[in-house]
Amino acid sequence: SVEASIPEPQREAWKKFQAHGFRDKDEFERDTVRHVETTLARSMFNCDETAAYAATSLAFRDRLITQWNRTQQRQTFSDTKRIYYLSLEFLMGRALDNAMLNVGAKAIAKDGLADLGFRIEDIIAQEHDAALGNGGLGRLAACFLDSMASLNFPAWGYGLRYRYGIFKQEIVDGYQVEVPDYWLDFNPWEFPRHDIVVDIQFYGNVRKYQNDQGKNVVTWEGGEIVKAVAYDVPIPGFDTPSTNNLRLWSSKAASGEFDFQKFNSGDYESSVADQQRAETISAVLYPNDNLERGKELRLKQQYFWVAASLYDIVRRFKKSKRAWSEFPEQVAIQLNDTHPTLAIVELQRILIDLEGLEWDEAWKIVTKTFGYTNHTVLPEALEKWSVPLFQNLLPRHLQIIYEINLFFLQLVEKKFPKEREILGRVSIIEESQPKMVRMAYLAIVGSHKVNGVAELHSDLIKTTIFKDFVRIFGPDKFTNVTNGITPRRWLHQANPRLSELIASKTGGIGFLKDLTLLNELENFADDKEFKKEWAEIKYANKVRLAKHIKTTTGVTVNPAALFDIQVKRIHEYKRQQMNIFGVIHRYLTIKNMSAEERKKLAPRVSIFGGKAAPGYWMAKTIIHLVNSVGSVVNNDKDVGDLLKVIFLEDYNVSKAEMIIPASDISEHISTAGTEASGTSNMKFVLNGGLIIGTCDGANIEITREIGESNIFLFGNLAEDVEDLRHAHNYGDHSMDPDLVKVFEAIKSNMFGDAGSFGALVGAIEDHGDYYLVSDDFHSYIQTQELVDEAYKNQDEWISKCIQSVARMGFFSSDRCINEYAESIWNIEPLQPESKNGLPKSE
Ligand code: B1H
Ligand code: IMP
Repeated sequence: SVEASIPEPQREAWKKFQAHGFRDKDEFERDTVRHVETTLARSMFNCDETAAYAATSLAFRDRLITQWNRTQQRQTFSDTKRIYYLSLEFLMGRALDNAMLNVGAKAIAKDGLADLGFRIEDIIAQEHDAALGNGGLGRLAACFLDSMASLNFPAWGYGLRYRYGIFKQEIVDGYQVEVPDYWLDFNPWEFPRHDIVVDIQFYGNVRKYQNDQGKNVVTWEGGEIVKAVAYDVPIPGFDTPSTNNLRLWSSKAASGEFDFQKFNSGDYESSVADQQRAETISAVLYPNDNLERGKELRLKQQYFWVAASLYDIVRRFKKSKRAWSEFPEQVAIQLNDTHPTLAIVELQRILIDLEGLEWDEAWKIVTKTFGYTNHTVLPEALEKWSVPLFQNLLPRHLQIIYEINLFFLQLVEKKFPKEREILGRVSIIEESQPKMVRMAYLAIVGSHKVNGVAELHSDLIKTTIFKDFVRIFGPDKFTNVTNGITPRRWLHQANPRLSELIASKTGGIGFLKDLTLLNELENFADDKEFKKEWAEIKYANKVRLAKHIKTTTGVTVNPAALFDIQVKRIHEYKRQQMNIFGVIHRYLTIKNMSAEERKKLAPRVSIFGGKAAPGYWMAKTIIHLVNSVGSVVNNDKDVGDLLKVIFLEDYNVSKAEMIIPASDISEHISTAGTEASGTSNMKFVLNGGLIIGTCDGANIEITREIGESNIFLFGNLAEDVEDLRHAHNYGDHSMDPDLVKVFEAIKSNMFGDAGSFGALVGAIEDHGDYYLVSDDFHSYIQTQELVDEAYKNQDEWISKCIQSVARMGFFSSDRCINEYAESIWNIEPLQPESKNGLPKSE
């Protein structure tokens, strides 16, 4: 059914030269050298590590794209249902190491590169992270792509090809400075598809009229057109030929290079300006995590991406010549948070305005197609768009939203005739000044399933922000799919030695595809020899991190000390401020200790890392305080190795792969009820570290899986948060005395000018302590003391770690994707016929 497919008699010649995996290192070397000499136009006399990285990547890319083609052909031939994962963020990190491991040719590449004069680690380190995301939400999308490919699901990701990913963070005099991340200088992992271009319309007017047949027709006319160009990124599955696609859209001016009319009339500058305006749409990722600011350009990004993706999905469906009613049997679209909610409106528009379906028929198709994942309950992160802005940018879509809302409110009225107030509460349009479109409500109304990302979170959305909707649609529309992580990247790639050790005890690397096989390790939790190897690997990972700390900060840390790590986006709800206050408390305590007492204390390195949104002043103040405390503590000879405080610059995916395997304890200490899930908590435990954390997000399920004795839980529960906040606001609260001492130290200018930290202290002392730092501080400190005690008994500590890893099988993103497939997407994997992935018909 393909337009340009090669006729049968000529296919022999194609098959003869179709590529396959690397047979041996000779083949790898031949391809790599060829790419150095031809693609890069270099030679052995000027091949540096950058060139070697480029050529190696191109050699692997050739393999991936062949598998990609076959996978797509297989899916087209079998006419199977596909899942489309729409996400504004894909935090992919590096691709080469992942490609080598997934294709199963890392050993060949290692030998081959050695022959050519390079160390594979150095070559891998050349790659610039693809950082098209902020944090957990974007990385989750990346883990899902890995799992969907590894499980042979026919799946496509759709996103934006930002020219600038998340900014690079530099620390200058203890302050965060943002540097643009221009990452596309050389990107071998993408294929520009200059033939796949979609026109996207903005602004303009809506016209309604009756056509010749007397039918009411609505058209959207005028305004401006921007072109969306597809760039494809192959997503290899692990240990399978299945290679899926991530399609990223890039914006371009519709008139090509420039507007020649303007150019010829001498208005050169404005013709270039028009072009730049179009290109601005996909220029930059908004750097806010869990915060929405209602900027017009962001809404433009959302529509641009959603419209291009839907055009592509609908085009592909139409090739199958099926009836529209079969659309939901061929297409499942998952909305990663509300950012792509416009897709619901766009599909309805396509069906009624362009394809001529009746409203009801179209709406049935739409709601059966979409699923919506909610990732947050924080009010400042819930998307709302002003109606006037919508009216101007997307006039037809606003009409359709009003129509959707009208039908929805009629349904609500019928169901709850006696409750007038509910209408205002659940309306998709908030009756504020100006009116606002509530995107989460639109997403719920337009989807057949809504899910949260951890059990507590899924319960909370049902009882708080979406409570009314549970009554309207019934509880079955709402479900939970607890997040997961890919063990390929987060164990095998990040911690190869541990992966190898595990493989030696669980019967090979099968656990990487069925993580529950880790269970076998329970038998070794008390095995002396095994524990020794385990401890050696952890130590080696800590040495590696200690070296990185030395070269990037100049501070020497002792790898034998307890490494206490909190790396994640800086946010008040994640409470890095509580951590650093705890560090100050520890410092003050050490200063007051006798020599005898100090001998008994386990030396500790407190490691922080993470970016603050550029406009989030409080988060930036937290970074400044960490660095200020570090420069005092780290230079205090009296304290020595007992305490070091490190802030690691520019935390990103590739740094996470080095940092996480080096942790003894990691901190996941959000105010209960605020962190929807968290996913780094899973990564840390999977790499043999323990957790100190609150009863929040996935910490709760981790506890249930690994056992209460293997985790350090503390703090108030989600159900108490409301009352505690109330108490603060009515003066019915006294500050924790240890925290008061910490504040006194800060106010005495111990860590530099106290004025710089006034807002941080004031938020807790004077402004209601919204995140309940004071309420949890005491139990936090006490629990840290339990950690100290536990760490002294290394033998028991290691047993706890092994037992925890053995019980982490549940948190594989494979399990998670299988749950989505079964309960939301109703989709089956498509098994490749053979290892070389040829479809049956060939
Ligand atoms: C998460 C976001 C988020 N939840 C808005 N919400 C954004 C919201 O650019 N924006 O406007 C960006 C990101 N991110 C995270 O999702 C949760 O905080 C984590 O707890 C969760 O683990 C992760 C994945 O589900
Ligand atoms: P598309 O997104 O529907 O254009 O399909 C993606 C890719 O799948 C194409 O670039 C082809 O490689 C492959 N493909 C699509 N349709 C067919 C088909 O009918 N036969 C073989 N391959 C196809």
